[in-house]
Amino acid sequence: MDYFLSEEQLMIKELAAQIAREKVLPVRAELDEKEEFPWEIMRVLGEADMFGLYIPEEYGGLGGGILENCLAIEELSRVCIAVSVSFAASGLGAYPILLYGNAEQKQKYLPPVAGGKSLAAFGLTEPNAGSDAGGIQTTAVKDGDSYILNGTKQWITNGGEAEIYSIIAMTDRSRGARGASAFIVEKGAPGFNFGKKEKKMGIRASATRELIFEDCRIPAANLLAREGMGFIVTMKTLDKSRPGIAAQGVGLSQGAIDEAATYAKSRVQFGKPIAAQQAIQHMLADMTTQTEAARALLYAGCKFLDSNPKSISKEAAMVKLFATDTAMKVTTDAVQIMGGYGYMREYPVEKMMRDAKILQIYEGTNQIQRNVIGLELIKEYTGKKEGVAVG
Ligand code: COS
Repeated sequence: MDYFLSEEQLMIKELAAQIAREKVLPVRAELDEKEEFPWEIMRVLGEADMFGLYIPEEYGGLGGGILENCLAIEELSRVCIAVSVSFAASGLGAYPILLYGNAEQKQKYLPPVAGGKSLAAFGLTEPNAGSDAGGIQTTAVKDGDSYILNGTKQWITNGGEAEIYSIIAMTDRSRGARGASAFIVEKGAPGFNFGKKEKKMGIRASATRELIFEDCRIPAANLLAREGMGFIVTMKTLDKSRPGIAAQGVGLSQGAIDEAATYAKSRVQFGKPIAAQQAIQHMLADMTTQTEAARALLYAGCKFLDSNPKSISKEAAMVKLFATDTAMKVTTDAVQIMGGYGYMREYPVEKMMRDAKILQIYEGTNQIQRNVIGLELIKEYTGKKEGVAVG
């Protein structure tokens, strides 16, 4: 399907696809097996200016939007989502600074992220606060020109590898979600340590660690926006970054179709390639249709988000929900088409199916996405949202 992307967008897509083919494909199985962070690939992506796709030119980026970033994520994901999430999570960590940083914070922290010199990460989730983002317990207490952070963040993508962390902590517990604040914390800050690298079902090459704050002192100047804005910073950040997870789903689905279709043409049973069997053709037809529908929704959603409308939560959630449920189904069907071989580690669809599961969980489970969509929809029909006709 032709989405009439601009010449620049097509170039970004092709460059990312080339890096995926030449640099990621040869090492993806080994990185997965060794659970090794893809630093060499991050360096290549940095040299290709990929980390700055969505960052304004004045901060060293290329001045594109969510769509440009998602095109790169999609192509990397076609080959390996452990690599693409390491790349995309830097954007998740940088968005709070991009959206709510003051001029000095942006000038200091965005150029190294845009240039791929520093990775960023986002610290929200805690052992007792996952879907219930307002329930975080990490605290930040003002002490003169500093804040003192205490608490533990869990399952943080790029944890330990990133240099720059956007952290959500409570400055006033009595106010619930409205008592949360957002901070920039640098790796190396006194009292800031990392837990061990987590052992995961999939995306094993990516780094997932705890962030441990024990009387961690950071400059008061590292507060983002104002005290009490942390929950809004979080929600606005997730609205911007969730399409990136959808792009992972679209790319991963396409990668699984690549594998399953190629296999079906060469695997002979009952005297002919299984691709000639209607049962297999129907599965491939569904996989392709669902993936194309996810891609169309992703690109349309990104264009909508990039036009800076007032409210984007529902659309960002819909894109994430549909593309990632699609990826789970398509990768599962790819394993099914490849039968026993698909289940073996020597074929990539085994990893793809393991990897797909996390897409339905991180950056908000797909149940939370349905909550967001449902609540926004109800607001529209009760006239609580501006500019929407009420039925
Ligand atoms: N943009 C702006 N404001 C938002 C918002 C958004 N997208 N979503 C919520 N808010 C506001 C609400 O309007 C509300 O403001 P008021 O108190 O002024 O009315 C406030 O934030 C609290 O919102 P709400 O009551 O809806 O919060 P809940 O605690 O019920 O949580 C969900 C809402 C479940 C949507 C949120 O906790 C969430 O997204 N959880 C998943 C977190 C997640 O994605 N984790 C993954 C880890 S990050 S990789």
